[in-house]
Amino acid sequence: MTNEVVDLQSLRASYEEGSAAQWLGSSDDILAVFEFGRSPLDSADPRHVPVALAQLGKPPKVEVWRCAGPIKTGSWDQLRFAQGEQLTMGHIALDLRKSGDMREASRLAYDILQTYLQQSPHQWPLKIWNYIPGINQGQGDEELYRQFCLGRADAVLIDPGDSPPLPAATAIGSSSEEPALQVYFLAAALPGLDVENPRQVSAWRYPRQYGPRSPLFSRGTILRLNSSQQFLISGTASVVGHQTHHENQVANQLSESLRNVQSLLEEGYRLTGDSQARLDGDGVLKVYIRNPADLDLIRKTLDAEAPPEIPRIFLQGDICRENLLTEIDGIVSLQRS
Ligand code: 3EB
Repeated sequence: MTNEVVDLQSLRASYEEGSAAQWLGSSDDILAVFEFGRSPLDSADPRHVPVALAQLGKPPKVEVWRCAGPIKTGSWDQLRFAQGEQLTMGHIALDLRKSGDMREASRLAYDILQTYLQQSPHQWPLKIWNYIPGINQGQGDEELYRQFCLGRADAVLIDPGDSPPLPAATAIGSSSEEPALQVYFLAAALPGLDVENPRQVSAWRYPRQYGPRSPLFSRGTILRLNSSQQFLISGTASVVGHQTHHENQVANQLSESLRNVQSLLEEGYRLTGDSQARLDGDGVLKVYIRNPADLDLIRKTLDAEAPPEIPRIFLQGDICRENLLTEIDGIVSLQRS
Protein backbone atom coordinates (compact mmCIF):
# COMPACT_ATOMS: atom_id res chain seq x y z
CA MET A 1 0.00 0.00 0.00
CA THR A 2 1.23 3.48 -0.75
CA ASN A 3 0.74 6.32 1.65
CA GLU A 4 -2.18 8.38 0.37
CA VAL A 5 -1.63 11.34 2.70
CA VAL A 6 -0.91 14.35 0.51
CA ASP A 7 1.85 16.60 1.78
CA LEU A 8 0.50 20.02 0.97
CA GLN A 9 3.98 21.53 1.07
CA SER A 10 5.24 19.45 -1.82
CA LEU A 11 4.82 19.85 -5.54
CA ARG A 12 1.76 18.17 -6.94
CA ALA A 13 2.07 17.63 -10.70
CA SER A 14 -0.77 16.17 -12.73
CA TYR A 15 -2.21 16.01 -16.23
CA GLU A 16 -5.73 17.35 -16.46
CA GLU A 17 -8.46 17.82 -19.03
CA GLY A 18 -9.89 21.32 -19.45
CA SER A 19 -8.43 24.57 -20.67
CA ALA A 20 -5.42 26.42 -19.30
CA ALA A 21 -7.65 29.40 -18.44
CA GLN A 22 -9.98 27.15 -16.45
CA TRP A 23 -7.13 25.72 -14.42
CA LEU A 24 -5.49 29.11 -13.83
CA GLY A 25 -8.75 30.30 -12.31
CA SER A 26 -9.48 27.10 -10.39
CA SER A 27 -7.77 27.76 -7.03
CA ASP A 28 -5.10 29.75 -5.22
CA ASP A 29 -2.52 26.96 -5.09
CA ILE A 30 -1.75 26.83 -8.81
CA LEU A 31 1.97 27.32 -9.43
CA ALA A 32 1.94 26.59 -13.16
CA VAL A 33 -0.23 25.43 -16.02
CA PHE A 34 1.56 24.07 -19.10
CA GLU A 35 -0.35 24.16 -22.34
CA PHE A 36 1.04 22.17 -25.27
CA GLY A 37 1.05 23.09 -28.94
CA ARG A 38 1.21 26.87 -28.42
CA SER A 39 4.05 29.32 -28.84
CA PRO A 40 5.83 30.23 -25.57
CA LEU A 41 5.47 33.86 -26.66
CA ASP A 42 1.69 33.63 -25.96
CA SER A 43 1.87 33.44 -22.16
CA ALA A 44 -1.19 35.12 -20.67
CA ASP A 45 -0.23 35.08 -16.98
CA PRO A 46 3.12 34.38 -15.23
CA ARG A 47 1.74 30.97 -14.19
CA HIS A 48 0.74 30.14 -17.76
CA VAL A 49 3.45 28.36 -19.74
CA PRO A 50 2.59 27.62 -23.37
CA VAL A 51 4.93 24.96 -24.77
CA ALA A 52 5.44 24.73 -28.54
CA LEU A 53 5.51 20.91 -28.72
CA ALA A 54 2.28 19.42 -30.05
CA GLN A 55 0.55 16.83 -27.95
CA LEU A 56 -0.05 13.49 -29.71
CA GLY A 57 -3.10 11.39 -28.88
CA LYS A 58 -6.34 12.32 -27.17
CA PRO A 59 -7.81 13.82 -25.10
CA PRO A 60 -5.62 16.93 -24.91
CA LYS A 61 -4.34 17.57 -21.40
CA VAL A 62 -2.67 20.44 -19.62
CA GLU A 63 0.01 19.87 -16.97
CA VAL A 64 -0.84 21.47 -13.64
CA TRP A 65 1.61 22.12 -10.80
CA ARG A 66 0.22 22.91 -7.37
CA CYS A 67 1.99 23.76 -4.13
CA ALA A 68 1.42 25.57 -0.85
CA GLY A 69 0.58 29.21 -1.36
CA PRO A 70 0.07 32.04 -1.29
CA ILE A 71 1.44 32.16 -4.82
CA LYS A 72 3.15 35.40 -5.73
CA THR A 73 3.66 36.20 -9.41
CA GLY A 74 5.82 38.68 -11.24
CA SER A 75 8.42 39.27 -13.89
CA TRP A 76 12.16 39.90 -13.91
CA ASP A 77 13.75 41.10 -17.12
CA GLN A 78 12.35 38.66 -19.71
CA LEU A 79 11.56 36.00 -17.12
CA ARG A 80 8.14 35.41 -15.57
CA PHE A 81 7.72 33.56 -12.31
CA ALA A 82 5.28 32.16 -9.79
CA GLN A 83 6.56 31.76 -6.26
CA GLY A 84 4.96 29.59 -3.61
CA GLU A 85 6.03 29.19 0.00
CA GLN A 86 8.77 26.66 -0.81
CA LEU A 87 8.97 26.43 -4.59
CA THR A 88 9.32 28.75 -7.58
CA MET A 89 8.46 28.12 -11.21
CA GLY A 90 10.02 30.49 -13.73
CA HIS A 91 10.03 30.64 -17.52
CA ILE A 92 11.72 32.58 -20.27
CA ALA A 93 10.78 32.76 -23.96
CA LEU A 94 13.31 34.52 -26.17
CA ASP A 95 12.27 35.49 -29.68
CA LEU A 96 15.14 34.20 -31.81
CA ARG A 97 14.32 36.77 -34.50
CA LYS A 98 15.56 39.42 -32.03
CA SER A 99 18.05 37.62 -29.77
CA GLY A 100 21.00 36.88 -32.06
CA ASP A 101 22.15 33.36 -32.88
CA MET A 102 21.36 30.29 -30.78
CA ARG A 103 24.53 30.50 -28.72
CA GLU A 104 23.83 34.14 -27.79
CA ALA A 105 20.16 33.44 -27.07
CA SER A 106 21.03 30.49 -24.85
CA ARG A 107 23.65 32.52 -22.96
CA LEU A 108 21.15 35.34 -22.51
CA ALA A 109 18.43 32.99 -21.26
CA TYR A 110 20.79 31.44 -18.70
CA ASP A 111 22.16 34.85 -17.68
CA ILE A 112 18.65 36.05 -16.92
CA LEU A 113 17.82 32.81 -15.13
CA GLN A 114 20.93 33.04 -12.94
CA THR A 115 20.49 36.70 -12.11
CA TYR A 116 16.90 36.06 -11.16
CA LEU A 117 17.77 33.06 -8.97
CA GLN A 118 20.56 34.92 -7.15
CA GLN A 119 18.05 37.34 -5.63
CA SER A 120 15.26 34.79 -5.11
CA PRO A 121 14.53 33.01 -1.81
CA HIS A 122 14.53 29.85 -3.93
CA GLN A 123 18.05 30.00 -5.37
CA TRP A 124 18.53 26.42 -6.49
CA PRO A 125 17.15 25.14 -9.76
CA LEU A 126 16.09 21.50 -9.34
CA LYS A 127 15.13 20.89 -12.93
CA ILE A 128 15.29 22.94 -16.12
CA TRP A 129 13.36 22.21 -19.32
CA ASN A 130 14.77 23.60 -22.59
CA TYR A 131 12.75 23.66 -25.82
CA ILE A 132 14.92 24.57 -28.78
CA PRO A 133 13.58 25.41 -32.27
CA GLY A 134 15.24 23.38 -35.05
CA ILE A 135 17.52 21.61 -32.55
CA ASN A 136 19.19 19.32 -35.14
CA GLN A 137 19.77 21.97 -37.81
CA GLY A 138 23.37 22.71 -38.76
CA GLN A 139 26.34 20.41 -39.40
CA GLY A 140 28.84 19.18 -36.83
CA ASP A 141 29.59 21.72 -34.12
CA GLU A 142 27.28 24.22 -35.83
CA GLU A 143 24.30 22.08 -34.88
CA LEU A 144 21.86 24.23 -32.93
CA TYR A 145 21.84 21.86 -29.96
CA ARG A 146 25.63 22.14 -29.66
CA GLN A 147 25.38 25.93 -29.99
CA PHE A 148 22.75 25.91 -27.26
CA CYS A 149 25.13 23.91 -25.02
CA LEU A 150 27.90 26.44 -25.71
CA GLY A 151 25.69 29.36 -24.72
CA ARG A 152 24.56 27.58 -21.55
CA ALA A 153 28.19 26.82 -20.60
CA ASP A 154 29.17 30.47 -21.36
CA ALA A 155 26.59 31.67 -18.84
CA VAL A 156 26.70 29.10 -16.06
CA LEU A 157 29.11 30.25 -13.38
CA ILE A 158 31.21 27.38 -12.13
CA ASP A 159 34.59 28.04 -10.54
CA PRO A 160 37.41 25.82 -11.76
CA GLY A 161 37.67 22.75 -9.57
CA ASP A 162 34.24 23.28 -8.11
CA SER A 163 31.51 20.71 -8.66
CA PRO A 164 28.30 22.33 -7.51
CA PRO A 165 24.98 20.49 -7.54
CA LEU A 166 23.55 20.53 -11.06
CA PRO A 167 19.88 20.63 -11.91
CA ALA A 168 18.23 17.81 -13.80
CA ALA A 169 17.28 18.86 -17.33
CA THR A 170 15.42 18.12 -20.50
CA ALA A 171 16.47 19.53 -23.88
CA ILE A 172 14.06 18.88 -26.74
CA GLY A 173 13.59 20.39 -30.19
CA SER A 174 10.51 22.27 -31.24
CA SER A 175 9.59 23.07 -34.85
CA SER A 176 12.13 25.16 -36.79
CA GLU A 177 9.18 27.50 -37.50
CA GLU A 178 8.76 28.24 -33.79
CA PRO A 179 10.26 31.67 -33.06
CA ALA A 180 11.00 31.21 -29.36
CA LEU A 181 13.73 29.48 -27.40
CA GLN A 182 12.04 28.43 -24.16
CA VAL A 183 13.60 27.68 -20.80
CA TYR A 184 11.52 26.90 -17.71
CA PHE A 185 12.45 25.62 -14.27
CA LEU A 186 11.47 24.54 -10.80
CA ALA A 187 13.59 25.98 -7.98
CA ALA A 188 13.78 25.67 -4.19
CA ALA A 189 15.72 27.14 -1.24
CA LEU A 190 18.11 24.18 -1.12
CA PRO A 191 19.67 22.15 -3.91
CA GLY A 192 18.23 18.75 -4.73
CA LEU A 193 20.17 15.57 -4.14
CA ASP A 194 21.94 14.82 -7.43
CA VAL A 195 21.61 11.31 -8.76
CA GLU A 196 23.73 9.96 -11.61
CA ASN A 197 22.95 6.80 -13.55
CA PRO A 198 25.46 3.95 -13.25
CA ARG A 199 24.50 2.80 -16.77
CA GLN A 200 25.38 6.16 -18.31
CA VAL A 201 28.42 8.40 -18.46
CA SER A 202 27.57 11.65 -16.68
CA ALA A 203 26.53 14.16 -19.33
CA TRP A 204 29.09 16.77 -18.24
CA ARG A 205 31.80 14.18 -18.96
CA TYR A 206 30.67 13.28 -22.47
CA PRO A 207 33.62 12.98 -24.87
CA ARG A 208 34.40 15.65 -27.46
CA GLN A 209 32.58 13.89 -30.31
CA TYR A 210 29.22 15.14 -28.99
CA GLY A 211 30.18 18.79 -29.07
CA PRO A 212 32.65 21.43 -27.88
CA ARG A 213 30.93 21.94 -24.50
CA SER A 214 29.28 19.14 -22.63
CA PRO A 215 25.71 19.52 -21.47
CA LEU A 216 25.44 20.65 -17.85
CA PHE A 217 22.84 18.60 -16.04
CA SER A 218 22.45 15.76 -13.58
CA ARG A 219 20.50 12.63 -14.56
CA GLY A 220 18.03 13.34 -11.80
CA THR A 221 17.52 15.28 -8.59
CA ILE A 222 15.58 14.40 -5.49
CA LEU A 223 13.56 17.21 -3.93
CA ARG A 224 13.04 16.82 -0.20
CA LEU A 225 10.37 18.94 1.43
CA ASN A 226 9.17 18.10 4.90
CA SER A 227 7.98 14.51 4.85
CA SER A 228 7.77 14.16 1.08
CA GLN A 229 10.35 13.47 -1.57
CA GLN A 230 10.10 13.65 -5.30
CA PHE A 231 12.37 12.50 -8.05
CA LEU A 232 12.82 14.92 -10.96
CA ILE A 233 14.00 12.76 -13.82
CA SER A 234 16.08 14.31 -16.63
CA GLY A 235 15.29 13.65 -20.24
CA THR A 236 16.29 10.00 -20.57
CA ALA A 237 17.02 8.40 -23.91
CA SER A 238 18.54 5.25 -25.34
CA VAL A 239 22.07 6.19 -24.32
CA VAL A 240 24.24 3.58 -22.60
CA GLY A 241 27.69 4.71 -21.56
CA HIS A 242 27.78 7.72 -23.85
CA GLN A 243 26.61 5.91 -26.98
CA THR A 244 23.27 5.78 -28.70
CA HIS A 245 21.86 2.25 -28.73
CA HIS A 246 19.23 0.78 -31.10
CA GLU A 247 19.62 3.19 -33.98
CA ASN A 248 16.45 3.29 -36.13
CA GLN A 249 14.52 1.08 -33.66
CA VAL A 250 12.08 3.22 -31.80
CA ALA A 251 10.50 0.50 -29.64
CA ASN A 252 13.90 -0.74 -28.49
CA GLN A 253 14.97 2.84 -27.80
CA LEU A 254 11.95 3.31 -25.56
CA SER A 255 12.69 0.05 -23.69
CA GLU A 256 16.30 1.15 -23.18
CA SER A 257 15.11 4.55 -21.92
CA LEU A 258 12.85 2.81 -19.41
CA ARG A 259 15.75 0.62 -18.24
CA ASN A 260 17.74 3.82 -17.73
CA VAL A 261 14.93 5.37 -15.67
CA GLN A 262 14.64 2.20 -13.58
CA SER A 263 18.38 2.18 -12.98
CA LEU A 264 18.31 5.85 -11.96
CA LEU A 265 15.47 5.24 -9.49
CA GLU A 266 17.41 2.34 -7.97
CA GLU A 267 20.48 4.54 -7.61
CA GLY A 268 18.30 7.07 -5.79
CA TYR A 269 17.19 4.31 -3.43
CA ARG A 270 20.81 3.37 -2.81
CA LEU A 271 21.70 6.99 -2.02
CA THR A 272 18.77 7.82 0.24
CA GLY A 273 18.82 4.42 1.91
CA ASP A 274 15.17 4.49 2.78
CA SER A 275 13.10 5.82 -0.06
CA GLN A 276 12.02 3.88 -3.08
CA ALA A 277 10.77 5.77 -6.12
CA ARG A 278 8.14 4.05 -8.19
CA LEU A 279 6.42 4.85 -11.42
CA ASP A 280 2.96 4.96 -9.88
CA GLY A 281 -0.24 6.97 -9.94
CA ASP A 282 1.39 9.85 -8.08
CA GLY A 283 3.78 10.82 -10.86
CA VAL A 284 3.75 12.19 -14.36
CA LEU A 285 5.62 10.78 -17.33
CA LYS A 286 6.32 12.66 -20.57
CA VAL A 287 7.21 10.78 -23.71
CA TYR A 288 8.84 12.80 -26.48
CA ILE A 289 8.50 11.33 -29.98
CA ARG A 290 10.42 12.51 -33.04
CA ASN A 291 8.13 10.94 -35.67
CA PRO A 292 4.40 11.18 -34.90
CA ALA A 293 3.86 7.96 -36.91
CA ASP A 294 5.63 6.10 -34.08
CA LEU A 295 2.93 6.98 -31.53
CA ASP A 296 1.08 3.65 -31.63
CA LEU A 297 4.22 1.55 -31.31
CA ILE A 298 5.54 3.74 -28.49
CA ARG A 299 2.25 3.56 -26.67
CA LYS A 300 2.08 -0.23 -26.99
CA THR A 301 5.66 -0.62 -25.75
CA LEU A 302 5.04 1.69 -22.81
CA ASP A 303 1.82 -0.14 -21.88
CA ALA A 304 3.74 -3.41 -21.86
CA GLU A 305 6.77 -2.20 -19.91
CA ALA A 306 5.71 0.61 -17.56
CA PRO A 307 3.12 0.42 -14.77
CA PRO A 308 -0.29 1.29 -16.25
CA GLU A 309 -1.21 3.66 -13.43
CA ILE A 310 1.40 6.34 -14.11
CA PRO A 311 -0.22 9.22 -15.99
CA ARG A 312 1.54 9.94 -19.28
CA ILE A 313 1.36 12.29 -22.22
CA PHE A 314 3.00 12.09 -25.64
CA LEU A 315 4.61 15.15 -27.19
CA GLN A 316 6.07 15.61 -30.64
CA GLY A 317 9.64 16.74 -30.22
CA ASP A 318 13.06 16.22 -31.74
CA ILE A 319 15.73 14.66 -29.56
CA CYS A 320 19.13 16.32 -29.21
CA ARG A 321 20.98 13.63 -31.20
CA GLU A 322 19.72 12.98 -34.70
CA ASN A 323 19.81 9.20 -34.14
CA LEU A 324 17.56 9.32 -31.07
CA LEU A 325 13.87 8.83 -31.81
CA THR A 326 12.33 9.07 -28.36
CA GLU A 327 13.06 10.29 -24.84
CA ILE A 328 11.18 10.30 -21.54
CA ASP A 329 11.19 12.45 -18.44
CA GLY A 330 9.00 12.68 -15.43
CA ILE A 331 8.33 13.53 -11.83
CA VAL A 332 7.71 10.66 -9.43
CA SER A 333 7.30 10.53 -5.69
CA LEU A 334 9.41 8.48 -3.33
CA GLN A 335 7.88 6.34 -0.65
CA ARG A 336 9.59 5.42 2.59
CA SER A 337 10.15 1.68 2.46
C1 3EB B 1 21.38 12.47 -23.29
O1 3EB B 1 21.17 11.54 -22.50
C2 3EB B 1 20.20 12.98 -24.05
O2 3EB B 1 21.29 19.22 -22.78
O3 3EB B 1 20.06 19.61 -21.03
C3 3EB B 1 18.99 14.84 -22.04
C4 3EB B 1 18.65 15.70 -21.01
C5 3EB B 1 19.83 15.31 -23.05
C6 3EB B 1 19.12 17.02 -20.98
C7 3EB B 1 20.46 18.86 -21.93
C8 3EB B 1 20.29 16.62 -23.01
C9 3EB B 1 19.95 17.48 -21.98
O4 3EB B 1 22.49 12.97 -23.47
C10 3EB B 1 20.22 14.44 -24.20
